Amino acid sequence: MSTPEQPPHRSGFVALVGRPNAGKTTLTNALVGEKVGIVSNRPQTTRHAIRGVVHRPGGQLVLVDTPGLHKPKSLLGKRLNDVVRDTLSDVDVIVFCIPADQPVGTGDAFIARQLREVKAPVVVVVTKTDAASKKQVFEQLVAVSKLVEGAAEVVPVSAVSGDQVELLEDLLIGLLPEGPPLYPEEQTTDEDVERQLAELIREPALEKVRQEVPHSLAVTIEEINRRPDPKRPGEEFVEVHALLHVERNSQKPMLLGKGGSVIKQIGTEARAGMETLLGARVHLELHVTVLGEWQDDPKKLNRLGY
Ligand SMILES: Nc1nc2c(ncn2[C@@H]2O[C@H](COP(=O)(O)OP(=O)(O)OP(=O)(O)O)[C@@H](O)[C@H]2O)c(=O)[nH]1
Ligand SMILES: [Mg+2]
Repeated sequence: MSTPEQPPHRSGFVALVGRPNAGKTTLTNALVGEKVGIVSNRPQTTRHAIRGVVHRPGGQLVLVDTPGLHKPKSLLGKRLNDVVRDTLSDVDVIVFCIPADQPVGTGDAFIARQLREVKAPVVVVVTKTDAASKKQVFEQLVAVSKLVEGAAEVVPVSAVSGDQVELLEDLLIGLLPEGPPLYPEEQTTDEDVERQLAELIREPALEKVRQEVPHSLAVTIEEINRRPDPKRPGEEFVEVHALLHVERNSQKPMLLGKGGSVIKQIGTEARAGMETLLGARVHLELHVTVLGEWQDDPKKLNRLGY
């Protein structure tokens, strides 16, 4: 495959790990150039391993965005950490994300210890550099270099401004083994549509509720009906029925809002995302329901897909 003029094609898997809210999914989306995972300022936004594919002339990066590693307080939390550990054992490179605008903490030290057991090279990325001063970024680079001994590279990046994103891509491709592309050119993720739709509802909902409600919220798609769009010949019209599960009766009004104002806003934002994703007009029906203490119930977790 390689010629003297052309370097060999490289491909492989790169896991993004870090504590909750470190900016892993935002960085994944920036690298892929498309929204493959949802983002919020609430911890534990990501609840499964999400693959995003970066296609470059010299190589293909298959990113695996993972849930934030944290001290688990529920069975859900334990399962999320297990997702991360399973991913770590199976990738070519690890990207350890640490935000520039927060001090290095015990959570980061805990992750650094776990990474010592892993064979794959570790690239430390100092994220959110746009949100910190130059001095802060510099001090963070020093701190993370001390924290992760033997790191393959330490790179400051801003997924929001795009600063150093391309450089990171080149650097990651350089660390991958030689090999042919693993995904076809047009594919950027292998997320199924149903899960993407559910996540597009959870994303605006997370930002609109407070305290423990983000943790208590899960979304399932109960029905998807596709039919010809009566208003646009040749196009599809998609009807989506979804359930928003909370853990307690008292959480229901927080999600509904006064006169249903909050759930209405969630629906409007989710529908816009769905129409972009599906390229079709969407009618969205949302219902809020109570699934008692599901975070600690194995059967309920399975039903919700966790
Ligand atoms: N200013 C700035 N904010 C960022 C950047 N990257 C992420 N954020 C913000 O940080 C918050 C968390 O981002 P996420 O990408 O959801 O973080 P995560 O590490 O995937 O979080 P979990 O899935 O909960 O583990 C969001 O409010 C993002 O908008 C960045 O480069 N600059
Ligand atoms: Mg995430």
